[in-house]
Amino acid sequence: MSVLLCLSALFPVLMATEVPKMDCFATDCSDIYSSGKTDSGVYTVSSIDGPVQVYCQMVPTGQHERGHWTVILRRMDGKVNFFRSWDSYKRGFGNKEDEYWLGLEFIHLLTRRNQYKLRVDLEDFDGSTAYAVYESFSVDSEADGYKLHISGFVNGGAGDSLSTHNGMKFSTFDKDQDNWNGGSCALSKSGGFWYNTCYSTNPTGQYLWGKDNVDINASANWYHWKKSWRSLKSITMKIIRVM
Ligand SMILES: [Ca+2]
Repeated sequence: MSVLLCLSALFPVLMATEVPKMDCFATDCSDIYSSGKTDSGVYTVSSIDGPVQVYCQMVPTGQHERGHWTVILRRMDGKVNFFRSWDSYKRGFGNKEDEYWLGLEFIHLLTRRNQYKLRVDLEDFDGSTAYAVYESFSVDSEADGYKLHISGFVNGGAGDSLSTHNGMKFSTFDKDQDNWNGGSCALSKSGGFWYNTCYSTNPTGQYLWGKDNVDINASANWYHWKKSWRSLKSITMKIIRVM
C-alpha cells in the first residue's frame, strides 16, 4: 500500500493518482518540516502499516511552542463522537482537518522508535488558554495494553492532570483495563483513555459546548487548570521528537 502511494507520488502521470503532500520518507511532522513543507496542515507520513494522515502544527522559531508538532488528539467543536470502541482507538478516527484521534498503534510505533515530548493545549469557553508539557512521552504495544509513560511535567498554567494516568493501560467501553474494580471508567465517563480510578483529565469525554448544567463528570476536561470538571472548548495533545 505505502509503496504504491510512494510510486504514485513520484510518478503521478504514470499512476494517474494524485497524492497531495505525500512524503514517502517522513515518519512524523518533524520530517515533513525537514522536507521543506513549513505550513501547518494535513500531511501523509509513512508507517510500517502503511500511510497515515496527520495534522502538523508548524510553529515558527521565535514563538514559545516553536517546533513541528504531530497532533495526536484534537477536540474543538464537538463534531466527532469520541465514545468509540477499542478497535477505533487502536486505528484512529475523526477528521484530520478537525477533531480526531490519531490511533494508539501509530502512536506506539512512533514513540517506540524515537523519544518524544508531549504538549497539551487547553482553551475554555471564555477564551483563556493554558498548557502542560511532559518532557518524555511513550506508549507501549497493544500486547502491553498501550500503557502510557510520561515524565518531566512543565507547568504552562494548566497544572498536572496527566501524571495520575502514568503507567495505566488504555481502556474503552469494550475493553476495561482501568483500576476501578466496581465498573468501567470508559463506560461511565463516555470516552477512551488511560483511565485510573477514573481520571484527572478526560480529553475524550463528552463535548458539552460549555453547558455545564449537564453531566460534567463525563465531560472533556482537565481538572487541575481550574480545580473543576467544567468542559473545555478545545483540547489538543501533540508530540514532537526530541532525540
Ligand atoms: Ca474497571
